[in-house]
Amino acid sequence: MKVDIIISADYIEQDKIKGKNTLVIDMLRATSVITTAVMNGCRRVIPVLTVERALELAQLYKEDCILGGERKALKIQGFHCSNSPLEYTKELVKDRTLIISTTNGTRAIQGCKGADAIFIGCLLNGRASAERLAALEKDIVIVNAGTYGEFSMDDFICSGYIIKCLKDIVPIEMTDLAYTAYHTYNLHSDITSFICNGRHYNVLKDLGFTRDLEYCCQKDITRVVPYFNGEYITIDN
Ligand code: 3SL
Ligand code: MG
Repeated sequence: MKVDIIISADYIEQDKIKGKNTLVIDMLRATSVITTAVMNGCRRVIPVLTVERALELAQLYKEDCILGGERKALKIQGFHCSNSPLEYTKELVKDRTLIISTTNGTRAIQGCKGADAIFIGCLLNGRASAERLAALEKDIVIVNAGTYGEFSMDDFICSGYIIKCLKDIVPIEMTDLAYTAYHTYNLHSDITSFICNGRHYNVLKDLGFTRDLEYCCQKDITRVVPYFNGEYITIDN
């Protein structure tokens, strides 16, 4: 089983994901939000690229829907929720539809259409994601959302943790990028102490999202691995 990494949404190429299973990672914060919402009983999550499309879909789903996401890390005007995973409680999301638009995460998810399967990963479900992918016995591409098209150390080290979990289960062949992520994680298993040097971590910290950062840096709080079927994200069966 081969494991590769794509370093940001801008680097997704059909040739690289075709015939592969993908795992999209935007640990700060989109895939942590989606995983939390699905873990808390959200029926479906629809990832969209634009605010206009989100508002259009909201007309269809009416009171069943929650509009969430961010621009420049802040809540979008007229939306119900921001991109803070802590907002997506059981009380709010149970049996509802979340329509979400974020800068990097939803773009990476949509960009993976064309892959054989698209799973949603983060630290919160890291080990469960590895187990799900290992069971499918197919080559894997871990797609990092990155930040504004660029490499982001948070997504990269999160990939390293998931590769470590994969390696505990099955023999894998790693590309240079995958090996570097794996090795980086082994040197910095306390993820916060590594990513606190990163740009996006500090943007969120300066905006006061300290509790989000603490939450997103927890490993393995859930076994839920959300799955994107090309239309919406739901719990994987
Ligand atoms: O770009 C994204 O998808 C977001 O997760 C970025 S933020 O952490 O909400 O700023
Ligand atoms: Mg991010």
